[in-house]
Amino acid sequence: MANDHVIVHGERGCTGKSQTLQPGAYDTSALDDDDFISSVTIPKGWTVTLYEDSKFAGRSKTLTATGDVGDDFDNITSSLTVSSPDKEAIVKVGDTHKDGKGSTITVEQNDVDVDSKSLLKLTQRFPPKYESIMVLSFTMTIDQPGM
Ligand SMILES: [Ca+2]
Repeated sequence: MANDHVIVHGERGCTGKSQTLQPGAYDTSALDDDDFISSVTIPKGWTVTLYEDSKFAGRSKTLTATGDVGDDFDNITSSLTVSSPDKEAIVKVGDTHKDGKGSTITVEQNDVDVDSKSLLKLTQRFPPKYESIMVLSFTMTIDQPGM
């Protein structure tokens, strides 16, 4: 089974009309058809979240294994998201400045050249929280003096 993309299918049992999807968010206009998905082929470790309505609204269902979407979600998906384990590493670091002690957080990307989509975002100034999305691989060192 291919392990670098998700396939959505129009019939149960991973048959019928199909569409191949890379990691990302797909609103109704990005899908071949509205309300056509009945089963999904999902590589190990990947996650697919289906939404009943467009713009990622309405009821949602998260799938992590290949199979039918189930009676409750058959032929109603109008938008969805696809995430792969190695392209979505979310790192949240908080409370690193307790008691005013300084801390050092170092995030290093292992392969900067092929990792143009990486983003390290400061989501909260104090205590500092960082959110890292779309990182292929990295090493992180947290140095907290006094601990
Ligand atoms: Ca729908």
